[in-house]
Amino acid sequence: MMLLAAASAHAHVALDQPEAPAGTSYRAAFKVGHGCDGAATKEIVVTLPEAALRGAKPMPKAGWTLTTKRRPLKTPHDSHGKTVTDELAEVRWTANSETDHLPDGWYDEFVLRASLPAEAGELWFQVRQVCTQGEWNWAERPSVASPKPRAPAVRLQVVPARMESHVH
Ligand SMILES: [Cu+2]
Repeated sequence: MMLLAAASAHAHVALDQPEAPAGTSYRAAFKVGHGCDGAATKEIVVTLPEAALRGAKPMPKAGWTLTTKRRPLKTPHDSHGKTVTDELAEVRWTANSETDHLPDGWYDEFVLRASLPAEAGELWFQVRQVCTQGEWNWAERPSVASPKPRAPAVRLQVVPARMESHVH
């Protein structure tokens, strides 16, 4: 009973807005509500879903060094008359020094923005949280066998765009 209460109060890494309409510009704010068994967080690495988002850009963060990795697109697309052949694959925020670490008892957000796909569906982000001791790899997708994984990946539900002209 006590264990269950503790588990449900436990805030994993999650999105501030876990649901957003298809085809819109989306601000993904990853909420980090705790460290690793009491240890402070010193790095957050977000892996973006493949070929799902467009024009993704990370937001820099004071006290943290931002680095990114890109990957080639299997199907290039057009944006503002230019052919886009690669996309943002990974964003890494690394604390510059010990005083910039995020203590276990504090809360912070790590942000990126992107355009969502035109189709509704689920998107999954993997988040690696590196602490001064230990780490979390938020990467597991719920399944029938494991509906509540210990370290779930971060889910974004893209819902159908509202079509005003079709509202009766
Ligand atoms: Cu948690």
